[in-house]
Amino acid sequence: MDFKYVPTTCPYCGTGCGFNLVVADGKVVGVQPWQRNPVNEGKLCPKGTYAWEFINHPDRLTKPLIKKDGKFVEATWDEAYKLIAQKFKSYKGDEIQCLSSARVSNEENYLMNKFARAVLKTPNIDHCARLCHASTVVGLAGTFGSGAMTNSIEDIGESKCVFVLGSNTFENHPLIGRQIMLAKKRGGKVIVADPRLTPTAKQADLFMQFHSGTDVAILNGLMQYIIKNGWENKDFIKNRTKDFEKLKEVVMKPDYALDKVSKISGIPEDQLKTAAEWIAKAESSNVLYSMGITQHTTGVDNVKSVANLQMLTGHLGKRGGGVNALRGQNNVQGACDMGALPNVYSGYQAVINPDFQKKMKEAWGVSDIAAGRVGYTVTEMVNVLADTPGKLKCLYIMGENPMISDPDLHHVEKGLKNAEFIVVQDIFLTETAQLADVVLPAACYAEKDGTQTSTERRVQKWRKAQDPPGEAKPDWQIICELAKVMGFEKQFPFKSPEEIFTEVAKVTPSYGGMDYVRLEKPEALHWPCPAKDHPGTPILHKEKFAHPDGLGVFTPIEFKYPAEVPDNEFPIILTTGRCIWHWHTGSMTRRSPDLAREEPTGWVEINDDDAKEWGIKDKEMIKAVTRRGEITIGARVTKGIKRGEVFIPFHFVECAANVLTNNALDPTAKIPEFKACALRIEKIKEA
Ligand SMILES: Nc1nc2c(c(=O)[nH]1)N[C@H]1C(S)=C(S)[C@@H](COP(=O)(O)OP(=O)(O)OC[C@H]3O[C@@H](n4cnc5c(=O)[nH]c(N)nc54)[C@H](O)[C@@H]3O)O[C@H]1N2
Ligand SMILES: Nc1nc2c(c(=O)[nH]1)N[C@H]1C(S)=C(S)[C@@H](COP(=O)(O)OP(=O)(O)OC[C@H]3O[C@@H](n4cnc5c(=O)[nH]c(N)nc54)[C@H](O)[C@@H]3O)O[C@H]1N2
Ligand code: SF4
Ligand SMILES: [Mo]
Repeated sequence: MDFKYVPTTCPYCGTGCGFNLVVADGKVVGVQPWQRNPVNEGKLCPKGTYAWEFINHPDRLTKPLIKKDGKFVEATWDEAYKLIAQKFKSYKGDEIQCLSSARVSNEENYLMNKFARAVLKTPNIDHCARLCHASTVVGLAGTFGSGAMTNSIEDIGESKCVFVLGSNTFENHPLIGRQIMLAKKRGGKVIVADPRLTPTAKQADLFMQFHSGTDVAILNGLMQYIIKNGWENKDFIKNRTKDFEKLKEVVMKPDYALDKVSKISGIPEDQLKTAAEWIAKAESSNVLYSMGITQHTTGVDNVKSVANLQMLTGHLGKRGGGVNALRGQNNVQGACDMGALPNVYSGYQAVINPDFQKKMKEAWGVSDIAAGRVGYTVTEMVNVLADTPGKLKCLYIMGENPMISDPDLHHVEKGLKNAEFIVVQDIFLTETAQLADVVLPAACYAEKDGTQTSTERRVQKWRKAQDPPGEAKPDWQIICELAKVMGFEKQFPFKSPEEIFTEVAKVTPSYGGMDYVRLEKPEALHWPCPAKDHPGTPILHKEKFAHPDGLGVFTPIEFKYPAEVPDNEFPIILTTGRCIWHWHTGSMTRRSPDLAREEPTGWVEINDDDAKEWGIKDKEMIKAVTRRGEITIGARVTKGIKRGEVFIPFHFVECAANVLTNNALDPTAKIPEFKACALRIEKIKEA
């Protein structure tokens, strides 16, 4: 047998671990460690270990499908392209929405951004970052002038105090979790604050359990206590920041005294005191946060509060410090960098800026790029479809599954059914693809070259290990061929991902110094990397922040409750999230036998005292009901969750958490409140 090892980057989380795909007789048959990879040094979590199992699954899409009389019929690529081109041309730009994907490469996201704007003439392009770190991008851009993770992954292991807030790092970024353990081994303290005693929380020196949605109160309380004790970093505040007095006016209010904060959050006062002291007095202290902070109607407020704490204590621009927003999907950082967002072209160049409009028109060789209006976000798209039928008519969805991942699924379904024409490009026939008019079979990560950008802004390579199944094609090739049929061959002449990357580097300043030769080495490059002789930038804001005056901005934030709070009818808080074995909507992990076996279906975590009071036994099937809908799901009774709160993972279509969730949005970031709504549990009556 002919064996080959192909080094590539894991297609799951934003950590960006490297591994080797093992290829036998032209097919991927396993994963083997890549010892010299600097991110994970040969170690992998279960998803990485089994990231080969779905690749040759019999359910892979192998031919284009066209829906006729309600049924999918196999078609040739020519037939599919002709139909799509004819339909796309029949709509005005404003009536079309594109969804790009954090699962595909930078090159493919860049092309989707170009296709939407230059070919379809629509400003409506977005992707799942909206459901994820939209609050980070807005919040950190406001405070630091740049919306990315400030430090590198390796750096976390050097911290003297790691404050994990709203991140279940051990399950969701396991190889970053490894750095937390390294920090601990080297004498650092670990604080975890979470409503649940997660595997991450179990490793903490101090675990603070609190009610979802009370983060701002907690952070303001910590800051008040630090200032009261004179532990703030006065030099840093004076030299590197502005508006400290404004911050003080709010955080010093009696509302944020620790006894009050303790009542709001449910965290004992002495724990808050210990946390404040450890954070302020440590030589270096970082915050690791993720969805617990961002997925709220106050997501931007939460992010800015985290930034306030880190500026107050001066833990920025140095090793072991930072605001480390752990980006979720393998390439969500890259999809944002590449302009798969409604308000910016690649490199965060604003679409409303005439200079950038001109630059892009010239670079792309087109006279119209739907400029001047910011398009719809994913969340606005669903609302427009559902609530004002006829305004949006046509969707082009690449590598997203909103029929499980968006909040309030009944509303999403109503919206998607209002669309006249939907194209879905995926590797499996997902719940969303089933609603499409045309389905295009895409190649997966193992079947194409390309680059992806991890949470630490490291731009790494995917390397092709096998051919795609049947007639499936890489997303970049599909977009180029479609552009050609639409009459834009000149603008999409690309024969390889490398050619696309060359254009990316030309129009995107932070990627300007990168090329495929430089990215070939295992350590790759961190952006910003503006010139060929620039070494890349692992730590941001070392000397100054990215605002024109170089100063970080303190933003006073008042605490607000979530959009929906418990009442008599719905007395329990519902929070949602993930488990280590599964990935989002399960399209890949539920088709990986070694992962699927571990958690074959969903569950609801209920505190054991609550369960006793409500008369619910472990494994009992119950009904979970909110104002949006209801599901039937098995109970998992545990000591590990705060009383009055339950947790449901959102991976499982048969008991989909998002039937229940609230689509109330953060006013600026437009991220939904996945992390807190009000719920009732009903016993199922025996027949
Ligand atoms: N195994 C696995 N790994 C993944 C993913 C996956 O689907 N599966 N998805 C990836 C993606 S895209 C993302 S964005 C990341 C997400 O990574 P995480 O943010 O770590 O994941 P979640 O489970 O959504 O939520 C994190 C924690 O927030 C807590 N929480 C709930 N409510 C609140 C609150 O109000 N405040 C605070 N501070 N915490 C709260 C939850 O109890 C949970 O422990 O994971 C990435 N990694
Ligand atoms: N209740 C609740 N809901 C949530 C969250 C939560 O915490 N709670 N978290 C939210 C977050 S943070 C996120 S990021 C979203 C994720 O939401 P989605 O992005 O919708 O979820 P995925 O299942 O990752 O969908 C990716 C799709 O891409 C396909 N795919 C994989 N590789 C390729 C490829 O190479 N090409 C193409 N064309 N397709 C490919 C997969 O089969 C899959 O269908 O979910 C959000 N929804
Ligand atoms: S930690 Fe993330 S990138 Fe690393 S192997 Fe696990 S899923 Fe893949
Ligand atoms: Mo995410």
